[in-house]
Amino acid sequence: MNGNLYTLFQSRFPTDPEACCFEKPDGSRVSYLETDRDSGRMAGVLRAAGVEPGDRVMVQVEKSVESALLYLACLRAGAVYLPLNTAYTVHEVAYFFEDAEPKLVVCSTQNRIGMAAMMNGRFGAQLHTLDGDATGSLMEALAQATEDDRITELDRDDLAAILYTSGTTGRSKGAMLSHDNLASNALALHQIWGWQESDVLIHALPIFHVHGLFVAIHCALLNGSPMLFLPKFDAGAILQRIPRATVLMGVPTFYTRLLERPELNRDLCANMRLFISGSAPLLAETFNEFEQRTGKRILERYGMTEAGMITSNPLIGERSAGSVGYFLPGVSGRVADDQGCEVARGTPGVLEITGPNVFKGYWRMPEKTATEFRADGYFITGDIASMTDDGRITIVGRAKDLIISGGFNVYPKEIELLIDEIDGVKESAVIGVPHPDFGEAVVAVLVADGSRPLSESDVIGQLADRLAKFKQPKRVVLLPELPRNTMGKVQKNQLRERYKESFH
Ligand code: MCA
Ligand code: AMP
Repeated sequence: MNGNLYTLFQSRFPTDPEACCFEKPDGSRVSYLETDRDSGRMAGVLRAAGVEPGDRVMVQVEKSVESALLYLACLRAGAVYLPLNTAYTVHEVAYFFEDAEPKLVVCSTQNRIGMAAMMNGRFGAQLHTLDGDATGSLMEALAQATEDDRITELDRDDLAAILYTSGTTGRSKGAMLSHDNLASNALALHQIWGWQESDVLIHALPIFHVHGLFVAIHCALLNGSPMLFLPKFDAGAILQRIPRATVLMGVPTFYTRLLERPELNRDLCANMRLFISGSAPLLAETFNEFEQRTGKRILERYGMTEAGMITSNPLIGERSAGSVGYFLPGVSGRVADDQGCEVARGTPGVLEITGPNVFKGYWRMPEKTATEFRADGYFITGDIASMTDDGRITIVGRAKDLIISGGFNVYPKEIELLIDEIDGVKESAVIGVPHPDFGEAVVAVLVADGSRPLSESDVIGQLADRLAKFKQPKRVVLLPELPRNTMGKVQKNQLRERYKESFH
């Protein structure tokens, strides 16, 4: 049997040739038939560009139906899809390019010159453009392409995607995800969230991360459901679509922003079956306020790039504020001490998991991969959790130094390394503090070396072309020295406490 994930999707596509797969923001529709036909033709374009099974295709483009087709085309051609946040600067993209050695790069027309200069003919990589309005050289090639219904024969352990996640060392790691990793997770989610024939998904998440790319798109494709596809989060556009939709997936910021809108009420949401939240902790106050306003209890689930979705609150049964629910079917885990030994129920420890969803390791980093797994094969998530006797999980903290801002991960080490390079900086500590919109916001605390005057705008200005906007500190403070413990370790807890009111 072909282990290609696309084969699974195709087997679930509706038989009605008119059935809608994507609805574009202007209301025009792309049917399942057209999705199947055009992803096949686009796979042909990739093959014509020299892309072979196992080759990486690095993509940094605006979200559009056509960019989703490009993802499906990569699956069909057996290529390894490597999506990048559109906010990444050329400096950041250069690292991924050098690390992944893609055969094809797809970027916006606007970034073409900078991208080509960065690529500089290396690895023999081809360059195509694709823009949010369905133009660009890829679309021109697609217009010339003939029908091609092939789906490359693959083993289910072959790679489908590499998603980069920054690390606590400041160096990004490419998480290798196989067709089976993605398929098993999609099937589990489709089952536990009780997808129904009448379901319609509002898709407003970016499609360069697990949440929007895999969780949302895969569930809809497995169910043959329409996706009301929006280029980005837009409260007005979502509220407009809610009456004819049944499922919304978002990060907590989606829900706090929707709550700011007076139109959000029970009548508007009467048709909605599921509001799902994840990627960052959902505050109990958001959960409660949302229930009061709409009568719906948000279903919170928990996951990470390396493992897709890990736990979920139940569809039927108690959805508790503050808890992320139970392990997905096929996934098991334990809350452990720093030796990997399970601790007593109710005691916090690091969550370790195993299952068909767990990734195949970090791209070209076998040693790093080895340190993230226990000898018995359990993956160490780096999240601190506690588990009840009946297996309900609550995430109570993070063992890893990570900030999650509006659902995007920011690793302090990466920013500290760049700040420390700035002339006049002696040392720095980057922390996350509560933020009413983004959940957490990045704050940089630094100590000057006295060689030159330093200002907040000065520091931010120097980071601008090196760091994506969402990673840039929203506040920079100067201190005479950083608080340290007797071992000399910077006390970030003290700094978080000191600056916790910065955005309130
Ligand atoms: C935008 N900005 C941000 C963020 N987004 N700053 C910090 N954190 C952010 N997340 C910057 C913009 O550059 C802008 O800067 C200013 O903040 C305001 O932008 P705004 O227009 O309000 O932002 P937006 O375009 O509306 O985006 C906010 C957003 C978006 C909707 C929350 O960030 C988003 O879609 N987040 C979802 C992330 C996601 O999909 N995560 C899943 C990862 P300026 O004004 O100075 O120009 S997958 C994952 O984590 C695991 C697997 C899981 O469990 O799902
Ligand atoms: P990423 O590396 O982008 O995949 O982010 C994964 C991390 O997001 C996890 O390790 C958690 O720290 C966090 N996360 C995801 N979902 C939740 C949630 N529902 N509650 C708390 N943290 C979450």
